[in-house]
Amino acid sequence: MERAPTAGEPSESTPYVLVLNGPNLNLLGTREPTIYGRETLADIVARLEAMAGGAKPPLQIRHVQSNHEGALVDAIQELGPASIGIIINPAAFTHYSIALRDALAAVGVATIEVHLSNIHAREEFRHHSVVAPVAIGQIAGFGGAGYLLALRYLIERRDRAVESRV
Ligand code: DHK
Repeated sequence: MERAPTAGEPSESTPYVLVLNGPNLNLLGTREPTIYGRETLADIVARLEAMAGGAKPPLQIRHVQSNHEGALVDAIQELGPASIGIIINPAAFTHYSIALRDALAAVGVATIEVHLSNIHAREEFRHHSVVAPVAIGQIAGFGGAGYLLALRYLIERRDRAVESRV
């Protein structure tokens, strides 16, 4: 039987940020390290969890990495609506996935697009993002720190929303 969470521990009802990572990002750490760095995806998620857990009140991170477009669309549909925001690195899907863009537009949740590399300083086909118009903003070129910047923004946004209600 599952143990009930004790005080301060994240539970099913703890608000969460949905973090989505697209194709080949499971290979971070060994994949073209001069472009994508040596940090693994597990390292990045651990840093996000530490920041989310330290927020007051704490947040949870729900993380989905998939190499399959449909699996990411499913995750957006299933976990997006109840989240306080979405941080997404669509990887190669950034440049052509209308399906991901439409899913993000459909759920209408605050979304931040993150890229490890500066896509604007790379090959021309990486300059265009079909996701950017449905995101609040885009962070590119700061490696794993980009995800933390995105989370920091979502935490501040959550806090502002709470303050404006009191
Ligand atoms: C990651 C990828 O896999 C590429 O397809 C994108 C992005 C850039 C990144 O920088 O995180 O073009």
